[in-house]
Amino acid sequence: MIYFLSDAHLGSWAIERGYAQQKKLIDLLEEMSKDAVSIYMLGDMFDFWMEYFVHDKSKRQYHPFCQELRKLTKKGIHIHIFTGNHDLWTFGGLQQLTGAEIHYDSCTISRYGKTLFLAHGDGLLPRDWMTYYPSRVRKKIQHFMFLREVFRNPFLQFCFRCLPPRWGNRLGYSWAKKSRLKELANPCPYKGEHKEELVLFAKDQEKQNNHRDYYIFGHRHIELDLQLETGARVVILGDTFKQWTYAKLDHKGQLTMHTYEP
Ligand SMILES: [Mn+2]
Repeated sequence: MIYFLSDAHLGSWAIERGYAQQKKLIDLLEEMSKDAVSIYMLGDMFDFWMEYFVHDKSKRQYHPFCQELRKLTKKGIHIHIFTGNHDLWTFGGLQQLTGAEIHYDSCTISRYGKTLFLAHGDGLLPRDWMTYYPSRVRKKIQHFMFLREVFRNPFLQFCFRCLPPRWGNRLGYSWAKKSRLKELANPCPYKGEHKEELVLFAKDQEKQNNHRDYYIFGHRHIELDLQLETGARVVILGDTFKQWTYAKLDHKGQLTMHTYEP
């Protein structure tokens, strides 16, 4: 079996009982490990992950999770971590800590006779995205894309890594908390297949003859399983802090969605 999960946002200042959440996530991984060949985590497993040039003792809070991943890797399970838009600032440390393979970008894999496009999902748009949205929404998307560039700028990343972890973390976690509270106050449900960026992106890929059987994304914190005309399926995973949803690919190539209820 191959498992897919995303968006735990561990360490979030907006999630109460963070320790219990981490414990539940570990239990879920334990459950998966019974028959897992690989486990893919499609981004934002941490609400804020930054690797500074000096030791950051706040990372200790993630030790149970990281140790679990190390244990599973030692068992021979392939653990894959995609960076999201909250935890892209890993420069080798997370790999060392967990033994997981880190993916900084989307990728296409073939398993059990199916092709799968995997990505966190932030910043993915169809080529002609401008034509789908009114100018107010276009501006919002452009603002997000600008910030995305800023966050990925190597020079600015270097500067941030020079900060004392206490300062950097205060900035990072409070920014992330703000966005989480904004989402809670103003949830953004599924926009429908003519507006949802990730669905439009997948449709555009199909149009370009880049056919895949499954497109699997995180990022949106909504659960979606949509079949396109080409037969491709677009799956958005939900999250692992509130909805506890994940996907499973069995050896026949069937992809199914599940909710974790311990
Ligand atoms: Mn995200």
